[in-house]
Amino acid sequence: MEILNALLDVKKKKIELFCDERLNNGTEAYKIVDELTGGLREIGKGYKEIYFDAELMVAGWNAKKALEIVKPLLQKDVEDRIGKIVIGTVKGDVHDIGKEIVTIMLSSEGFEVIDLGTNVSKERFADAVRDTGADIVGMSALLTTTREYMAEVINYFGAESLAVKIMVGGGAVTPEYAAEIGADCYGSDAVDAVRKAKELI
Ligand code: B12
Repeated sequence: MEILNALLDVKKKKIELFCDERLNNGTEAYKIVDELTGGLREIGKGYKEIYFDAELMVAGWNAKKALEIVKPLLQKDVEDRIGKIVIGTVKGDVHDIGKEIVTIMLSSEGFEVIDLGTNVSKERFADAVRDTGADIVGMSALLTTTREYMAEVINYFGAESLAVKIMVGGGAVTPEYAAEIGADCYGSDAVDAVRKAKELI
């Protein structure tokens, strides 16, 4: 089954069949995640021409369902945690599929991840850092309008004298933008996020 076919199924049935089909023919879970990512980006490219808000919603729902299915296969038991990361999608933004993929990878590579969800304010990020003693804060943004909030969070941390490393990512963020707002690093995908987080620790 084609990934787009599964992602765009309004009856929300094909995505499970898609995952079963892939797993039964020996496809590794991370490859299924790659396919999902590719499919979502494809839908994004056609947004407002071929696909509209309804398709985005259906695709988002189906992608989350697929992640639920493959998540247990991607998780590894890790004995010693190598660092603590607070992660969230910034205020105004509800996109969370990429953040979830990053969260799964970070925790299976040994990080303790405290996921604050979506629409996270600077105060919530700061409280979570204080409560958990996190080493790193990871912020995700998919909208060009919400990525600006990352700069607000960084400034707020400065004003509150919170010493924590900042890692940013998400479709709306570029390495240049990360440098401009003073983030400690930028991660282009989940594998890059793990590599950069290890460097920061
Ligand atoms: C699915 C989807 C939705 C779903 C989201 C469901 C969900 N639960 O997440 C819904 C329907 C809710 C939605 C809503 C909207 N969306 Co939308 N959406 C998408 C779509 C098609 C896929 C997003 C996705 O999951 N991508 C796949 C994931 C795996 O990729 P990713 O998030 O980039 O994550 C990877 C990396 O970036 C990185 N990463 C991500 N986070 C982090 C964090 C850290 C710390 C690090 C290191 C790395 C990292 O690792 C991830 C894994 O590789 C994109 C198109 C696209 N190109 O992405 C549009 C897109 C993001 N949406 C868009 C728009 C405009 C909207 C709406 C404004 C539409 C509307 N009219 O209401 C609303 C905004 C709602 C809001 N306030 O947030 C635009 C944004 C344009 C822009 N640049 O500002 C896009 C690009 C579509 C387009 N081509 O125009 N959307």
